[in-house]
Amino acid sequence: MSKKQHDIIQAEVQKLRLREQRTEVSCGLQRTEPSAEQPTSNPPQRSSHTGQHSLWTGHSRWDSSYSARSCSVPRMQLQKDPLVLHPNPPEKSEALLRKSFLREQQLHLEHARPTVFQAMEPYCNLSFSSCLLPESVISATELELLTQNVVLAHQETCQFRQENLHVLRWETFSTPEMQSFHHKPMDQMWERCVCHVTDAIQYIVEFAKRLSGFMDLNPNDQIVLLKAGAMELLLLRMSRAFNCYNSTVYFEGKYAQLELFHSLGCIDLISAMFDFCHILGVLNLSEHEIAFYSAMTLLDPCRPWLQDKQKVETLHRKLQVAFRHLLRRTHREGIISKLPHKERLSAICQLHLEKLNVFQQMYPGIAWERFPPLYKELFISEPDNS
Ligand code: HC3
Repeated sequence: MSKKQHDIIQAEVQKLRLREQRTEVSCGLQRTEPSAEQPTSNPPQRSSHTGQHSLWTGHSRWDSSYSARSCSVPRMQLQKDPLVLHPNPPEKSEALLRKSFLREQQLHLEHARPTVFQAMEPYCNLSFSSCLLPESVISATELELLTQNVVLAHQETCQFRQENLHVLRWETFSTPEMQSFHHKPMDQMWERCVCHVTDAIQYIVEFAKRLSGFMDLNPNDQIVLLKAGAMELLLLRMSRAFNCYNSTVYFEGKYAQLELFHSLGCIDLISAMFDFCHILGVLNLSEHEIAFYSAMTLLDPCRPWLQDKQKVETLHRKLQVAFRHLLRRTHREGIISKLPHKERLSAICQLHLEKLNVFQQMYPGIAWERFPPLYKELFISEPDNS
């Protein structure tokens, strides 16, 4: 690597670090692990007095410790999962990022091709816009840094390592075990699943926070994107934990068939989730691809109520170029046209909200009293006490 290249990289890494430090200081944020034992950073909350979201202040409903404490599902089931991955501390990950980035950069710069900035074909999925991307969208160095950032953010917050899930993928529930799930009262089964879902969403929030640019967005837009994207990202992550050869999903230590969730009383929703995972499962997405797919889904500039749509659009475009570049390098461009349309994802999320509504009508008060704060913050509006 020439001295000039080395200096450029140094400057970029330094810039990235400074930007992260600035964000942490301005938000009063110290990034920590999404473990239930130790609170993560103090994420956004909506003040019940003002109806405004106050970002990362005090103990909020987005705080993982707050959320886990309020969950009455036995902690054993939530926390002692042998597969749960505890991410690297940020300092370590930054060192790793730098090391692997420098190694990659060395390899990459030698073979750099101008194709990154060539025109992009229109994509039908993933909101790839058909516009030409000007070279000014992202420099080669920034592109590499962004790729490393997205991949690391995913790796560190993916909750379960792919190789560990793979080992367990034929471990399914026995008939008596299935029956015991069938006999569970609906409200208890909901509470149990909701707690697992919330736990998984805490990792998704952590993923968002580690994505470069996310913490630079204004608090309103961070909340808008997480509210709109959390369930969608959960579905993408669910596909990693899905065995499409026997249509089972990882749940409480084993792989569960669709029927296991019968007592939830919303098998059409679960079935739609399973179908979605099947479509993705067949594509055999790599961890890098899932990381980019997740980042692009989260940073979707088309979400309603964004205040600074332009800023999200810029981030999204950079991700688009970096993803495209990755696919080109790995000869996987063919997957783009096969990815499910984003309407499919939003339809499942809409169905989830409808089923939640039905549940709330059947069991008034239960969701509000027993579901974790983070889940309520994302999916339930506050009861009107007036
Ligand atoms: C099985 C599960 C969906 C998949 C969830 C996964 C495997 C997703 C990937 C995360 O990294 C880990 C994870 C945790 C929880 C898993 C969910 C628990 C329950 C849910 C069922 C499909 C039921 C969902 C029901 C409802 C109404 C809450 O949406």
